[in-house]
Amino acid sequence: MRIITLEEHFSEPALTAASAPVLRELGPGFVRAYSAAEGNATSATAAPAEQLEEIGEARIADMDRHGITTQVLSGLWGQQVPADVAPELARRANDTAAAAVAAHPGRFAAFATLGTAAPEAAATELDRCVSELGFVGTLITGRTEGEFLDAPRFAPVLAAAARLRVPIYLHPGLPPRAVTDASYAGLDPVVTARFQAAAWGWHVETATHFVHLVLSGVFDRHPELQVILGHWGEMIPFYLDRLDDQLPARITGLDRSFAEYFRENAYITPSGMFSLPQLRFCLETIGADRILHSVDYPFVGNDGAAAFLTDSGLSTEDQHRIAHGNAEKLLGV
Ligand code: GRE
Ligand code: ZN
Repeated sequence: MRIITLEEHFSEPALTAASAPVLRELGPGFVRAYSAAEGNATSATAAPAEQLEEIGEARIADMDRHGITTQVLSGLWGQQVPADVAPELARRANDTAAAAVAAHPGRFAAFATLGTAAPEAAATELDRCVSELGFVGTLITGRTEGEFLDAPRFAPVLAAAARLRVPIYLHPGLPPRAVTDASYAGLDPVVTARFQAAAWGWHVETATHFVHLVLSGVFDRHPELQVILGHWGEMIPFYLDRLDDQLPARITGLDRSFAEYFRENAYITPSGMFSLPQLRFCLETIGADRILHSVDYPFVGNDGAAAFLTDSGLSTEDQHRIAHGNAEKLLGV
């Protein structure tokens, strides 16, 4: 069975370095809390820089060992790069990804890294990546300078994604510092850093980001725009009835109900959370046509991805939809 995974990261060292001051300001212990070098590694949360930077034979050998056919590559933290260097560094990250895709056709595809602090340049770069380099969308790591993607300054980026008919993978990012200080601070520094990030805080952030896009009318302006959410939809499937109940069209003034936006404008992936109860719940609430596969490599290992589907008890048709069919349709890979 062909397996396409959609949240598979690489790092362009210059861009990673340029984002570090913003990440440190948002999360004082964030970089250290996930550092393998400082002994803070856990299975799902630390990846050595070498694994992030390697997008060639070694990565493909690991994919081969674990039955992964195609990784959609994405860089992290484009949103946290300052505007003056963002366009140049995003371009460099995308050229790196494009070279890996060209060197290994069929094994890699790519989501564009965008320096959204410079929105016009980011929209132009998305166009270049899709039209010239064959990229299949973009991956966005949370807020840019405190703002969600529906802020007016990012309208060109949303318009470009809609016009090019490519999805936006809405990946977690750190909450604003005021939120962390109010909600997550005051514990052991490593505990605080993880509480505000991959344990909880950035999933709340990502859910809020998507709900904000809906409520601000993004999908009324761009009815075809598709957003991909990791971590089984960042808790939203579990709250779908509640959101629908509390935010009916009568209150929001939107064209559709919240659940309609979720079922018509969102796809979800596991991000390496290989939990059968969550898969079954999402199948019942969202349906097999809107579930895609993802590992979150190298933060999670490739080893569990294939067996998760083949041991799931799902029909062969549903396994194929989730493993590759839905991604082939959505991304054209
Ligand atoms: C991720 O991309 O999902 C990630 C990080 C850093 C730490 C943990 C994690 O980027 O899951
Ligand atoms: Zn990730």
